[in-house]
Amino acid sequence: MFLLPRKLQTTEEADSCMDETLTNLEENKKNLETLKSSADHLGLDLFSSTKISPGARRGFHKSIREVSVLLDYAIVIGIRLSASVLSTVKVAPTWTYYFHYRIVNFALDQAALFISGKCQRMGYSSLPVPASQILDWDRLLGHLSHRELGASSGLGWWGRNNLLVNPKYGAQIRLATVLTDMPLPDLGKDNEMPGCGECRKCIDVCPVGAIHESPEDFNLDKCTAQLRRFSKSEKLNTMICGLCVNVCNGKME
Ligand code: B12
Ligand code: SF4
Ligand code: SF4
Repeated sequence: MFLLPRKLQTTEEADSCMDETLTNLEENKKNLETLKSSADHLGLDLFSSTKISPGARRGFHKSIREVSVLLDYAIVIGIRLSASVLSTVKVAPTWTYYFHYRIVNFALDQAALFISGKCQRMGYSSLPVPASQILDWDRLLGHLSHRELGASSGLGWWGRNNLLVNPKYGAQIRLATVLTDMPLPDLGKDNEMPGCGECRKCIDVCPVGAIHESPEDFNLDKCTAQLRRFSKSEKLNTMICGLCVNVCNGKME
């Protein structure tokens, strides 16, 4: 449905505005397709875009608020994790998972850099946002929420495990974002997501009972404390876990 400005009085004016809106939509889709095909060789499994809502923008870290004020669109990209690597995470994160986690972050950051460069070459501004950098260690916050922007790009839903769950890959994905002023389609709007349904696998596997029926009841403090314990006990010096990721594979039986 298109909302027309009040000042349009005549049918002709309304029709021409509608045509213009359709042309814009087509151009936005074309922009995304151009970026997507130029990024073909980067090994991305997910590629989508959204118009940034005021709510999502309010969550941006102060260090990028000013630079991103005119960047109205987000490209959200994702790489599927190796199911074999994840299967090594049975009771605690492993070194194999740790290395995989690092290299996937690196690949996402490279891809975001490439896509951002392409936007610039096409005459637009762009900001590649790191896949996994913590800026505020007291509140454990990054630059922005890839999960929230991923959900509004239509890549998945907010799962019981507090992760972005994709209909095909479950939560076995990692994400990054590029902010830009290149007009892009808002792909989350009309995307119906199945949601977790009757699945509760992550609730059973979490060692500290941080996951509950509703994602709003997720207990971040319990999860964080466990990740700190794993970081020491497994000598990884990194706050990872992977148990609720391993079971969330997109098959909700
Ligand atoms: C700091 C951090 C952590 C902290 C906790 C931070 C936190 N506040 O949740 C710690 C170290 C504990 C942590 C743990 C883990 N993390 Co972490 N983490 C981050 C990081 C770097 C920043 C997160 C942040 O700033 N959050 C700010 C808060 C305000 O936003 P939010 O929590 O995402 O969402 C809020 C709102 O957006 C709102 N909301 C509105 N709409 C939606 C829609 C969805 C889908 C969701 C989830 C929320 C949501 O609800 C939330 C509460 O206010 C991100 C990377 C990034 N920049 O996004 C990775 C990230 C979130 N982590 C990730 C992962 C996988 C993990 C772990 C599994 C560890 C591991 N790799 O083994 C666990 C899982 C914990 C869990 N079940 O939530 C992935 C998630 C991928 C996915 N499929 O969703 C991310 C996106 C990294 C990446 N590049 O892929 N993480
Ligand atoms: S990351 Fe580990 S501790 Fe945190 S919710 Fe998932 S299973 Fe529980
Ligand atoms: S494991 Fe099942 S319940 Fe948990 S987040 Fe994934 S789909 Fe939802």
